Amino acid sequence: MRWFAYNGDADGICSMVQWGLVHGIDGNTVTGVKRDIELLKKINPENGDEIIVMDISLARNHSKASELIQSDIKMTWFDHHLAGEPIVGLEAHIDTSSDVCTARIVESYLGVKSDWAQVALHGDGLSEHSSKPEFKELGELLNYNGYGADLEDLHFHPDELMRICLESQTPASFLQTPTFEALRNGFNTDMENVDSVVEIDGVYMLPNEAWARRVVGVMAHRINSTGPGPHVIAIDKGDVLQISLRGRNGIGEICAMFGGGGRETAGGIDALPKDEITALMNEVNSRRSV
Ligand SMILES: [Mn+2]
Repeated sequence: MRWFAYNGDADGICSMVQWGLVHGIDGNTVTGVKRDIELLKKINPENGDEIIVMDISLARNHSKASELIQSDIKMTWFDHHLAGEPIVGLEAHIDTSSDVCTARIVESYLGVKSDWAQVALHGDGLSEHSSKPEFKELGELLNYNGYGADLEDLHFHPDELMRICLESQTPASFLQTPTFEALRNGFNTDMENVDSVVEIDGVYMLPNEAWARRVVGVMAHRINSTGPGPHVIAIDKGDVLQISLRGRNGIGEICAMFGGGGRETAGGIDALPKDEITALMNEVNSRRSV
């Protein structure tokens, strides 16, 4: 039995679609909202099973991955987030360069050029590295769909969305589906709310409502394109803040200092106690470009 564990965002979905177009996706698929990255915990492989992981940080799944490798499960890992220590026996295709996403890594592994990799670049906020600006909206919308506190917040279950993309075969034909139309309408409605959000003391503060939980990622990418940052977007969850951080470099490291994680240019902290926001902002401000 083959298992796929993939992030429920644009990059995870586009990685899976590329794999599916070449090899099919027979087996079990495990995914979730974008924030749900401890997906290995949802896999219970038997002897002889194989696991393919896409767009999930190895660092955040390190002990479970080591455990699986030690019990002789074959595992192949495609990702661009911080990886932590290498695991002997794990087939890792991990590149943390700031101009690649997982779908680009999968594209070169498969050796088949794909517009889905271009969609994923847009989804991950890496539009400047894409040669296909016509897929920017699609990338943003697939990415947007993955954001939410839980699956209830989302317009489509990421696995359902992935299968519709796979059925469409190309991004160009997915653009003609009612699914795309529904994503676009949902997004536009949510974005109307964003216009009322202002930056206060260096932080864009959002209320803890479904629309905000859905748009936070796209909003972060858009703010990030306005300047070098780092940019801080927070959802106010009462005692804690859910932080999204974007910038040019060192972002994953800053988040890791506060119990979060990420990659060079994008990261997050799930639950930052409010009394730690000053310490976080000190870190952020010390790295702001003048
Ligand atoms: Mn990614």
